[in-house]
Amino acid sequence: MKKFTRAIAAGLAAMTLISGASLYADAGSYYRYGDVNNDGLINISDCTIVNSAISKFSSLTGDSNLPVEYAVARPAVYFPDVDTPVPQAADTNQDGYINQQDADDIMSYYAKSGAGVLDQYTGNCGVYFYVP
Ligand SMILES: [Ca+2]
Ligand SMILES: [Ca+2]
Repeated sequence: MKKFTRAIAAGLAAMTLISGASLYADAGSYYRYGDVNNDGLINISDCTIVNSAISKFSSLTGDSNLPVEYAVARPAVYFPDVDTPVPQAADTNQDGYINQQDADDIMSYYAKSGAGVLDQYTGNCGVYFYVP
Protein backbone atom coordinates (compact mmCIF):
# COMPACT_ATOMS: atom_id res chain seq x y z
CA MET A 1 0.00 0.00 0.00
CA LYS A 2 2.84 2.33 0.93
CA LYS A 3 4.54 1.63 -2.38
CA PHE A 4 1.29 2.35 -4.21
CA THR A 5 0.86 5.70 -2.44
CA ARG A 6 4.44 6.59 -3.25
CA ALA A 7 3.87 5.75 -6.92
CA ILE A 8 0.85 8.06 -6.98
CA ALA A 9 2.83 10.83 -5.32
CA ALA A 10 5.60 10.40 -7.89
CA GLY A 11 3.02 10.49 -10.66
CA LEU A 12 1.48 13.67 -9.33
CA ALA A 13 4.89 15.27 -8.97
CA ALA A 14 5.70 14.35 -12.57
CA MET A 15 2.42 15.83 -13.78
CA THR A 16 3.09 19.00 -11.83
CA LEU A 17 6.48 19.22 -13.46
CA ILE A 18 5.02 18.76 -16.93
CA SER A 19 2.29 21.38 -16.49
CA GLY A 20 4.81 23.72 -14.82
CA ALA A 21 7.20 23.32 -17.74
CA SER A 22 4.55 24.11 -20.32
CA LEU A 23 3.51 27.11 -18.26
CA TYR A 24 7.00 28.58 -18.30
CA ALA A 25 7.57 27.76 -21.94
CA ASP A 26 4.31 29.58 -22.70
CA ALA A 27 4.14 27.49 -25.83
CA GLY A 28 0.66 26.09 -26.01
CA SER A 29 -2.18 24.53 -24.10
CA TYR A 30 -3.77 21.22 -23.30
CA TYR A 31 -7.34 20.57 -24.39
CA ARG A 32 -9.64 17.57 -24.32
CA TYR A 33 -11.11 15.82 -27.36
CA GLY A 34 -14.84 16.48 -27.47
CA ASP A 35 -14.75 19.72 -25.48
CA VAL A 36 -15.06 21.93 -28.55
CA ASN A 37 -16.22 25.05 -26.71
CA ASN A 38 -13.55 24.53 -24.03
CA ASP A 39 -15.89 24.92 -21.06
CA GLY A 40 -14.59 21.85 -19.25
CA LEU A 41 -17.60 19.72 -20.17
CA ILE A 42 -18.22 17.32 -23.03
CA ASN A 43 -21.93 17.44 -23.65
CA ILE A 44 -24.77 18.17 -26.04
CA SER A 45 -23.50 21.73 -26.62
CA ASP A 46 -20.27 20.40 -28.10
CA CYS A 47 -22.23 18.02 -30.30
CA THR A 48 -24.45 20.87 -31.53
CA ILE A 49 -21.39 23.02 -32.25
CA VAL A 50 -19.79 20.23 -34.29
CA ASN A 51 -23.00 19.60 -36.23
CA SER A 52 -23.39 23.27 -37.10
CA ALA A 53 -19.74 23.51 -38.24
CA ILE A 54 -20.25 20.49 -40.52
CA SER A 55 -23.47 21.98 -41.85
CA LYS A 56 -21.76 25.31 -42.53
CA PHE A 57 -18.96 23.64 -44.47
CA SER A 58 -21.46 21.51 -46.33
CA SER A 59 -23.51 24.56 -47.33
CA LEU A 60 -20.34 26.27 -48.62
CA THR A 61 -18.76 23.34 -50.43
CA GLY A 62 -21.26 20.49 -50.69
CA ASP A 63 -18.78 18.37 -48.71
CA SER A 64 -19.68 17.19 -45.24
CA ASN A 65 -16.09 16.44 -44.21
CA LEU A 66 -14.68 19.65 -42.78
CA PRO A 67 -10.86 19.55 -42.78
CA VAL A 68 -9.55 20.45 -39.32
CA GLU A 69 -7.10 22.98 -40.77
CA TYR A 70 -9.98 24.88 -42.39
CA ALA A 71 -11.78 25.07 -39.06
CA VAL A 72 -8.57 26.18 -37.33
CA ALA A 73 -7.95 28.86 -39.97
CA ARG A 74 -11.49 30.28 -39.84
CA PRO A 75 -13.03 29.69 -36.42
CA ALA A 76 -15.37 32.68 -36.84
CA VAL A 77 -16.92 31.02 -39.90
CA TYR A 78 -17.39 27.56 -38.43
CA PHE A 79 -17.91 28.40 -34.75
CA PRO A 80 -19.58 31.83 -34.90
CA ASP A 81 -21.33 31.55 -31.53
CA VAL A 82 -18.42 30.11 -29.56
CA ASP A 83 -16.06 32.44 -27.67
CA THR A 84 -13.07 30.13 -27.42
CA PRO A 85 -13.55 27.26 -29.84
CA VAL A 86 -10.97 24.47 -30.06
CA PRO A 87 -11.49 23.10 -33.58
CA GLN A 88 -8.93 20.35 -33.04
CA ALA A 89 -11.07 19.00 -30.19
CA ALA A 90 -13.89 18.38 -32.66
CA ASP A 91 -11.88 15.80 -34.62
CA THR A 92 -12.26 13.18 -31.93
CA ASN A 93 -11.14 10.24 -34.09
CA GLN A 94 -8.12 12.23 -35.34
CA ASP A 95 -8.60 11.49 -39.02
CA GLY A 96 -8.08 15.13 -40.03
CA TYR A 97 -11.75 15.83 -40.71
CA ILE A 98 -14.62 17.05 -38.60
CA ASN A 99 -17.67 15.09 -39.66
CA GLN A 100 -20.66 13.09 -38.49
CA GLN A 101 -18.48 10.35 -37.02
CA ASP A 102 -17.00 12.85 -34.58
CA ALA A 103 -20.42 14.28 -33.68
CA ASP A 104 -21.70 10.74 -33.06
CA ASP A 105 -18.62 9.99 -30.98
CA ILE A 106 -19.25 13.02 -28.75
CA MET A 107 -22.90 11.95 -28.36
CA SER A 108 -21.79 8.46 -27.45
CA TYR A 109 -19.40 9.79 -24.81
CA TYR A 110 -22.08 12.09 -23.43
CA ALA A 111 -24.72 9.35 -23.29
CA LYS A 112 -22.38 6.85 -21.63
CA SER A 113 -21.17 9.49 -19.20
CA GLY A 114 -24.77 10.33 -18.27
CA ALA A 115 -25.62 6.66 -17.84
CA GLY A 116 -22.57 6.10 -15.64
CA VAL A 117 -21.05 3.58 -18.05
CA LEU A 118 -18.08 5.58 -19.28
CA ASP A 119 -15.98 2.41 -18.91
CA GLN A 120 -17.81 1.16 -22.03
CA TYR A 121 -16.70 4.16 -24.07
CA THR A 122 -13.76 3.40 -26.36
CA GLY A 123 -13.14 6.68 -28.25
CA ASN A 124 -10.87 9.65 -27.60
CA CYS A 125 -13.36 12.04 -25.99
CA GLY A 126 -11.97 13.22 -22.68
CA VAL A 127 -8.37 12.50 -23.71
CA TYR A 128 -6.02 15.46 -23.39
CA PHE A 129 -4.03 16.70 -26.35
CA TYR A 130 -1.56 19.50 -26.78
CA VAL A 131 -1.85 22.46 -29.15
CA PRO A 132 1.49 24.24 -29.60
CA1 LIG B 1 -17.79 21.70 -23.82
CA1 LIG C 1 -12.73 13.10 -37.47
